[in-house]
Amino acid sequence: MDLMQELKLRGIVYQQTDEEGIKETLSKEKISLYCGVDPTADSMHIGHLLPFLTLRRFQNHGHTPIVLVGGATGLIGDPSGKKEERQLQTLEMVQHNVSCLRKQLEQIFNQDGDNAAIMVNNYDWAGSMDLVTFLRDYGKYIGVNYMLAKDTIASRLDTGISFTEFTYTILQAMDFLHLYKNHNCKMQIGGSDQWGNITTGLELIRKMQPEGAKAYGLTIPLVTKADGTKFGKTESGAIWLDAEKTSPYEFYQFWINTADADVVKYLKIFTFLSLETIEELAKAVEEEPHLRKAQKALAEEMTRLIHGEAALEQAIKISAALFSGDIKSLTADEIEQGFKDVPSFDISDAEELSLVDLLIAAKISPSKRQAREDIQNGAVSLNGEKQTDVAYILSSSDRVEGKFTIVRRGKKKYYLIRYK
Ligand code: 485
Repeated sequence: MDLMQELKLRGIVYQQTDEEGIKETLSKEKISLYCGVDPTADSMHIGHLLPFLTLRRFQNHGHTPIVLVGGATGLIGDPSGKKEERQLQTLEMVQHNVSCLRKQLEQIFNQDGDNAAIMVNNYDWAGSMDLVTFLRDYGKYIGVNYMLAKDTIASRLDTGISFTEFTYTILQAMDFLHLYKNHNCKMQIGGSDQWGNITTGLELIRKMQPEGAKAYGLTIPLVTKADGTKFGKTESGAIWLDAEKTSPYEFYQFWINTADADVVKYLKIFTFLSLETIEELAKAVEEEPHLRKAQKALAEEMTRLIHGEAALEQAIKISAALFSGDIKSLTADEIEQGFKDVPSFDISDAEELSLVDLLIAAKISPSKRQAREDIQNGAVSLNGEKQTDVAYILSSSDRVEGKFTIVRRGKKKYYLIRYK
């Protein structure tokens, strides 16, 4: 099966500028192609992943990926898909974000061999271009009428758009032309909101390059959820690729919680598992959904890809411990990941505390009477072990690595006690 057929079967293709041309070119040669991202934050989130994973599929087929971080475009702000004008970021902020994103992107691609990933930053060619050059050598080739007809610009004409954001699409077009000339880059890919910017690039190449110059664009559909809610958002916000913002355990849990109605689609678009393997997992969703085999495969593939094998093992370990209630085996670091969202209570290190007082202070039990009852009934456990002594005084042996105690009341209510 050729790459484009596979991408289609996986549901990764939304629009192509020239389907026949792309098919023919890919059947004849190994190409260079690119995808860009703007450094609007110091981490990408899973909403950014799909185009880059698609670029990686091209790399797996022998093509050369060019990964662009927009040190220049990030200073301007893409109006695509935005209802309002963006707030400008400082140069320092953008440069910091560039280096963060670059590290994340390097991990996704193969950095060795003939078709090693090429990492670029458009600040290197656009950052110090003078205004007169911009207007004479680039602006002259892109009609204002042509720009006004773009969805992303037309949709902002009512609410307003600055000249700065209006110009953005020309900057991205200059990138495509630059990469075409310097790296023989023949294709740009991106999410469906990038169609306008990608085609402006093709327009610039068509006008500025000799006749017969060929380049292509491909967009990838927006990831949707069967229940109509937005993909990639949870109650606690976006799912980031940075382990400091979203721990590997949370990341793993996000994918584990995928609905049956979405999981096969996600396996196809996000993982490198073969379509045959995915077919088997689809059968498992039909026949034994309670086992959640497909969700586990998805969560494993994604966590391994972004955080590596060790973090994956840890996420599985934390998940199992939380599921069984057997949390004795967890380290302080694992507890921090696994219990991030449970109510927590800080206690000063010096205090010597009875279990009853702790239950009251941390608002785990509503009254002393209730606290005693809870303990006597065997409803209270410390670090996974039942404690039925109403006179129990906490000691250092109740602390995991001197830092935490996990209290459980009833079957599922967990509380994190932190020693300061
Ligand atoms: O030459 C380029 C310069 C900048 C860009 C691309 C090529 C970035 C692009 N304009 C953009 O804004 N991308 C978004 C971003 O940076 O967050 C998102 C897209 C999404 C997908 C993702 O980047 O909204 O569809 O392409 C990778």
